[in-house]
Amino acid sequence: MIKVAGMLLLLDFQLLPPTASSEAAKLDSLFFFLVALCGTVATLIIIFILYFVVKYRRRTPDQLALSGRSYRTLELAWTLIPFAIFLFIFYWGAKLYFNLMTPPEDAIEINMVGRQWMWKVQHPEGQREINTLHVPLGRPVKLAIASQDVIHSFFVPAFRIHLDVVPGRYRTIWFKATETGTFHLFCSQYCGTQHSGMKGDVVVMEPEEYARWLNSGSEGSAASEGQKLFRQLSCNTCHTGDSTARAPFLGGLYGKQVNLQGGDTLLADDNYIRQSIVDPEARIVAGYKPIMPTFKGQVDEEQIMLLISFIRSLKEGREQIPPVSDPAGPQPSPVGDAIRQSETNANAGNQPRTNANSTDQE
Ligand code: HEC
Ligand SMILES: [Cu+2]
Repeated sequence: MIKVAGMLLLLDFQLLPPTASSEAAKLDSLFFFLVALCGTVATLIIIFILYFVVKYRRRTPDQLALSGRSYRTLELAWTLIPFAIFLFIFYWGAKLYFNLMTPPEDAIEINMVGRQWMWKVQHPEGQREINTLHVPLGRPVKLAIASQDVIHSFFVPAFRIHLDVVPGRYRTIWFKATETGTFHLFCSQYCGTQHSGMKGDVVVMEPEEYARWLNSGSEGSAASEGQKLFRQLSCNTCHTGDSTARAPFLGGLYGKQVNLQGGDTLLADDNYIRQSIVDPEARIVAGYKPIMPTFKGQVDEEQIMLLISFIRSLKEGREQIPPVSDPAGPQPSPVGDAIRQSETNANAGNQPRTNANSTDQE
């Protein structure tokens, strides 16, 4: 009997999901501290209520309340001690939060797109997967996540990471897996009828196994895919790779400060480049005319990520952006024509590339 009850009540009972990332245990410590603190305070309050109810009960029907006594030290104590405790909790929580939001420099960067109703993953080496995320053990992994449609939330309980993914911008988070195995991955934001199916697995592998997995069957790196797209979309009709007055040179742009019209400067990060593509008029580079058309609607979030991977791979000071495939062809005066024209050109003249950094052009 006892055995059965034990099995029902305890043995199969797990208070928390597995702890499989470097930050998970730290977050758990804070959580348990808060539970213990709240538990202690609640218990003390109940004990004092019961004690005072009995001690200060009315003894005769005409008894009056005592008043006018002041306990300054006591009042100061119950104000200042909780204040100190709250500040301590704030400090602890903020420290963990900033840590989670600041990926280590050496993190592997993986792109993800959430959409109704799946998670699409794009590894820099070119692998793509849906609802599965392969990562190596013991290395920090930074995720840059975008949403194609509505708000989704990326949630891996075993890593204690949770991130709202809002359409129109990238959000990033990182983790370092500390155990191999398969862990649940969820969308935790109600995002439509099949929200409950928007789930998958994070597969943590030994580093060698991960390297083997990466090398199996990819179609070329994200940067080289992005380069193809760059030509298909005729970005190269304007961004030719020379410093012309027509459009800025994109080599070395990523991570650099950009001077904008109006005198502001801004760091060229993923979000900036994304905005340059879908809403080019929002921020104009100093010295250029706002002639770049918006590519909103022509590229989805995954393609934008590929374009960014390509732009990131471009080194400073080299003429590595592809010239228009057929310089003798019709000149790109109306942009629409140019785009259609060089799509044909690009489709005719491209071989897939294997090396992300070989961006020299034929
Ligand atoms: C019609 C010419 C034209 C085309 C086509 C064009 N661009 Fe641009 N692009 C510009 C000009 C001009 C600017 C600078 C003015 C501005 O900020 O809008 C610019 C700015 C940018 C910037 C910001 C550069 C910086 O130095 O901060 C990025 C990134 C960019 N373009 C990427 C692209 C991509 C990717 C494509 C293809 C999907 C593309 N452009 C297609 C003309 C063009
Ligand atoms: Cu969702």
